Amino acid sequence: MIRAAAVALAASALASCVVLPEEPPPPPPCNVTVDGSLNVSEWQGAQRIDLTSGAALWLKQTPSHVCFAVEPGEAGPRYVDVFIADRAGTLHNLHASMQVGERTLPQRRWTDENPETAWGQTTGWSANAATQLDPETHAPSIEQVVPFDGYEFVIDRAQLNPWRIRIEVRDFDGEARDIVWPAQSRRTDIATWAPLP
Ligand SMILES: [Ca+2]
Repeated sequence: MIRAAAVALAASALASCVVLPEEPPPPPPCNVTVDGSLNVSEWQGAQRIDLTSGAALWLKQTPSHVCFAVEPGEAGPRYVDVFIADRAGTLHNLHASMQVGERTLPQRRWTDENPETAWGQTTGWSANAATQLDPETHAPSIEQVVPFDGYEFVIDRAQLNPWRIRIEVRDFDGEARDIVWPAQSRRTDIATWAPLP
């Protein structure tokens, strides 16, 4: 009797250890993994927009997300400022360089420095940085291990609700001209930014 109980106990312990086959994880938004590696499988269905200086923009939209990749290509090392006007009329600056960060802009009189960027903060969006951050100091440290092709952005429409967008691809040294999309758009005139459906 004791032995039977022991066997039953062992059997139930075994049963609790059985690992059920896991459901495959759902594909990421736009099927894009935000890692700075622009894989053909991620971006093959995207709209390719040629920018100046040999840079390119890859754009993909779904009902729930706006996704794009900025590929500096021949333009060389660059960082990216994305300006978004949301449907409530608020201006957002999403930034990706050695770090990512965001800020909300007033309607007028903002500059690159003012208001300040909240580093590491990404509300309703994600993007990769050009480097990995040191896990302890959170400072840029080692070069990205994966091949770095450019910057991948994924924006959640439910949180950010983008209405118009302008992208600036900028020289780290501040020497080369900004590459902008739309090419004729002006920073200070939202009406010239690209509308998003
Ligand atoms: Ca990727």
